[in-house]
Amino acid sequence: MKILDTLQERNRIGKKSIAVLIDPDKIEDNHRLDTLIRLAAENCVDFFFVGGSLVTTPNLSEVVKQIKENSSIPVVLFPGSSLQIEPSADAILFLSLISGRNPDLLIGQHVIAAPILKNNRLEVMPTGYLLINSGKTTSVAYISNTTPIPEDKYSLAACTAMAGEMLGLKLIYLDAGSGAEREINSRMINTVRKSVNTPLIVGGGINTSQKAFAALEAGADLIVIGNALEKDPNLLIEISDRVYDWNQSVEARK
Ligand code: 1GP
Repeated sequence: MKILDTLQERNRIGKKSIAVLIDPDKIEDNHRLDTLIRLAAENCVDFFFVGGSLVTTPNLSEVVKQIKENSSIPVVLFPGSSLQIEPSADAILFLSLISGRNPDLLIGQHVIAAPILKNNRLEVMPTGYLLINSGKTTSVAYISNTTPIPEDKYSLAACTAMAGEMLGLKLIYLDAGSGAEREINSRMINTVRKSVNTPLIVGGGINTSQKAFAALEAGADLIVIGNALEKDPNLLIEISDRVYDWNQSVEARK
């Protein structure tokens, strides 16, 4: 089953998913990556997202290889640019940064990437990517040269997501940016949730199981956790327990 189909099906029945984000630039040593891969496999993590706003190290393919050799968890590229295409991954978030007005990230990078993607087997997942303000400027806001949507402009985010869905984008990703001071608030998640039918990905600044649960309760289908695990990989156990319980209760209601 394709990853997009899986996400759509889970969205339909109300099941939640977790993705662990690995930024190749932040991998200090292979041992740390191994620990994270093992923890993710033991805790039923659904996906690895791999990428970053600025990947300066040439080890993207090494990271994907290491994940593939040590787990069966699908690897989804979360690229900061068309340079971050690694054909050995399973899928790619084909991101259109619809909260911004930078044409390069709305269509430019996509034109460069399209012929490359056409000729490999990566599953291409068209994704409306919305940056939401979260306090201080994040790397992704700076590098993308876009202004994030203010965190209290709920209808602005909702209309942006709606337009993305009408343009045919299959996923909506609300991101506060990696290491965000403030995670995306529940009202923002809930307002966007109600405005579109696509699976909703939420990430940025989720560094406690309470924040993870709040995002899921507000309507996120998939939560993305990166930075916090670099500091405390065991947080994953707590979060995945809560997601497991949630999914069990969905099963029980069937
Ligand atoms: C960032 O949504 C991701 O693009 C994850 O953010 O690293 O803060 O968990 P964190």
